[in-house]
Amino acid sequence: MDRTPPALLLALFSLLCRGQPGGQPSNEVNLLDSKASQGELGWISYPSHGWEEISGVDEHYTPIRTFQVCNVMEYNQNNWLRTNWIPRNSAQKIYVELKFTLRDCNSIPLVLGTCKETFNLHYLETDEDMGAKFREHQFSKIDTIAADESFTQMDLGDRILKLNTEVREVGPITKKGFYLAFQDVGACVALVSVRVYFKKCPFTVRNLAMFPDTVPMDSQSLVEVRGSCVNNSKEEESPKMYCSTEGEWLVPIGKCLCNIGYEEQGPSCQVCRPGFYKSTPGNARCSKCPPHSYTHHDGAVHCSCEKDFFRAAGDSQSMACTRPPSPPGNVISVINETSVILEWSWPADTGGRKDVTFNVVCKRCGPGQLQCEPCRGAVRFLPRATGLRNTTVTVTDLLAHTNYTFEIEALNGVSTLARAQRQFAAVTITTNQAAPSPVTVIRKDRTSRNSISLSWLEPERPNGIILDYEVKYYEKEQETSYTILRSKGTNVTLSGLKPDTSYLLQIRARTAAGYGAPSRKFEFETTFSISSENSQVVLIAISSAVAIIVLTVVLYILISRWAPECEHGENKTPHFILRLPGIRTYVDPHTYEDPSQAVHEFAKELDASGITIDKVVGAGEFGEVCSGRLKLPSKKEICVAIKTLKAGYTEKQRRDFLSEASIMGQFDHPNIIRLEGVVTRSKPVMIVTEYMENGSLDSFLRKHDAQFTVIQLVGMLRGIASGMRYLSDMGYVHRDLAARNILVNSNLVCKVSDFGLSRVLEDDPEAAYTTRGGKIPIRWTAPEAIAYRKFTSASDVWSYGIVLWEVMSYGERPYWEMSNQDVIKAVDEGYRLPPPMDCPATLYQLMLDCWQKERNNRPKFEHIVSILDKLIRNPGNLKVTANTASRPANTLLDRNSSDMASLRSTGGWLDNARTLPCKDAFGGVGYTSCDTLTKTTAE
Ligand code: ACK
Repeated sequence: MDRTPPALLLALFSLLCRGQPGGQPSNEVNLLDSKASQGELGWISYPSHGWEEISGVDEHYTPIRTFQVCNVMEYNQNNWLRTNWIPRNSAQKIYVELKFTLRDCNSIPLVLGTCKETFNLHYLETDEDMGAKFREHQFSKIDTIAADESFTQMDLGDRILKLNTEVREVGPITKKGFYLAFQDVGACVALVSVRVYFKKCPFTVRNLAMFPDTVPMDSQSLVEVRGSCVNNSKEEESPKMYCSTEGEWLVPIGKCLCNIGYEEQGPSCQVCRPGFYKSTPGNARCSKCPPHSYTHHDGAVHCSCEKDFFRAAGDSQSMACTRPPSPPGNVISVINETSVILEWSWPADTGGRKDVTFNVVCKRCGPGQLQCEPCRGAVRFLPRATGLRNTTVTVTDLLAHTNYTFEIEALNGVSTLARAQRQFAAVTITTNQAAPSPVTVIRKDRTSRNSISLSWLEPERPNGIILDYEVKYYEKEQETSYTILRSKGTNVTLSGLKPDTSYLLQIRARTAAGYGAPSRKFEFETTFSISSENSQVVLIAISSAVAIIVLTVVLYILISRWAPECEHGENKTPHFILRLPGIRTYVDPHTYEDPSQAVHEFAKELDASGITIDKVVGAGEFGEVCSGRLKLPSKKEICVAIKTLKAGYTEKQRRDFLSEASIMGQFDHPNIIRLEGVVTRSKPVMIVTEYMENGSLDSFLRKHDAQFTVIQLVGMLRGIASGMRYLSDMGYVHRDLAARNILVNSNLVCKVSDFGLSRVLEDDPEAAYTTRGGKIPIRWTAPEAIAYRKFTSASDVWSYGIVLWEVMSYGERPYWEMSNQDVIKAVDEGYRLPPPMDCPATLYQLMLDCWQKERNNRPKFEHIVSILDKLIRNPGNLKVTANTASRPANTLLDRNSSDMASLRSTGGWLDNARTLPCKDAFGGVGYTSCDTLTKTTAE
């Protein structure tokens, strides 16, 4: 019989298996491994001649126990082999791995019909070991095991045995343990090894979370397992995984991150070494300290900056430490009038940063740059002065002809952290002369049917002394046909306009640097033509005016008859031009393109041969003032004052000099100095006026201190007020009304003089520069004119109040020795000059009225004239003196006694009158007293 003995099978198996790789997956936990036992396994065979336990060696020559059976020649085989009781532990699902060899029945002769090529696998669950008890029917079949490969006799010759490995699942097992049983029904089989195991998900670390050993459920569902973070890490998102029935970890969710100062290395978090840092939690590596920073200890979360290096608030820990930049270099300035473009180069050292910006500091410097102060006011920087990203800035609106220093500082994000001293590049410049800025504020003061009076404010940046303003106007939509006027002051009256018509106007200022840009266009409209209703009123007004003129003419002729002769004894010829008072308006000589045209429009050209100069009586701005005589053809020689223009004058000086004649020539009033004519066609250029024997009022009063009666003084004041009323009616604002600009003739008649256009700016020694740059006679000027050059007839009224005070104090200097600044301050605070000694209360009240802060509350000259007229008519009203009447609380300082003594006294009333000047003037014409004289008035 060709039967292969089982021992031989095993020996052959040993050969076969030699060199084959072994080992088991990590997720399998053995409950039984027959190969692990070297002693007898002690399994039970039924019947005992069936399965046979045999010792052998495995591929490593390690002794193992095997079972074999090969009863192929006999029918009805039923051989059982039962394992020992196997506790299932936590497992539910059990795997059985069988390794066996099986003989091919065909290769065994004479066994046909009985030989089998399979065997059966069974199991039995129990809660306890039943020992040797075996009941076949208690077992449940798991499967019939067939060989994938069987061997033959030939294989044995070739020594090639084919080992089969079959794995079967058992379960779920619910009892505490179980048995396995192998049923042979007539095969030739060697059971080389039996391994019983279950699967688990083994301990693992995923995403820095630890997951413990987990035994899967038997069912299809997965086991959810929460992980716990490894040391020095913390959960970012709760870590979990699922353990599958196959013992595999599936679907990792969430993770842990290494703490700051620790980095992920494999499945753990390791501390950062010195020189490295980790500032954020996460699984990034520790970073090397960036440039100019360090750490000297383990687990650093950031690196410290080296000395003199810093980290700005917004800098990340990974950025290098940086330092402030060096100053910018090579500052270049390009000056254009009052602007300068500054350019500089990028700093040599940006401190390691890109956020470099520049600040520009402007300083205005005195001569020699010794004293510099921060630039104030309207200096503008384009695009701005600080935080510049480019290396250039344009500075505008500087003052002309001024030294400036610009300090350019480079800054970066750490400049504020460094305590080092400011470093900057500086450039010093001097601005050029520049044209004035445009006039921006224009106001319409008065409109009539064919004229308009305008005033405006000086440009914000005059950039020098404003010589004059050019006023260009034209009918709307007829720009090509325009008229240009020039005005020294900040107001103008445009006359000769069409009624009910729209005009456009532009003003530009002129300084030595030329014209500034014109203002924006200002639109105004003249009023409607007079209606028939109004025309009646006008008719009445004109009739009254004519009546007044006739009366004036008659009076004038009468007075002229009594007028004194000049030194040479020649009689004066009555000289008057019939002009309707109040109808004409003053025309600014600058209206004329050619100023010499203006002078000839208003002033008569005199033949120099008719003029005799006698002596020099004073000095004016443009030359000497002389007294002399004028002989006109077929006229009597008369006494005149002659103003001369000194040799070497400029064209402008000539124009300005003659402008006084152009203005004066327009006036015709007994209290306005009268122009006889001009000499322009030969040299010296002269202005010839009536001669005023007593010269200027201030010096005249000082010379005759306390020598006049109040009525005489009131008479003089009345004359001045009347002259001023005339001027204001003409629309002329004097701007420099003061006793020094009033001339007194031998009849004590006071006349307003000094009409030079540049007078207020240059000529008047009292004029001082205001903060706004204009030159103003502070003590005589109304606050609004000082503050914002608002010169009007109302500001002339204020000045008149001061003249009133000067007259009543016999030429005392207003505000005595107080400084101009103190005067401005005191007046602004509401203080006013106190009444001069023995000044009538009514006159002092008039002064206070003239000094009303609100200019509209001041009396008009018309009103002043009528007040003075009334006082002259009722001199009793002059008896109460202001010093005895209760004084207003806000008069200027109760000065000490010596100061008060210096106030001149009129020295009594009419009874105390100094009549000499009156006698001089009127004695010869039958007037018995000045009282009587003033009642008639010069008019
Ligand atoms: O105070 P006064 O003698 O009077 O000195 C000044 C000087 O010239 C300079 O202005 C005198 N003055 C000016 N105009 C005349 C004039 N029309 N008649 C007489 N003196 C005059 C003024």
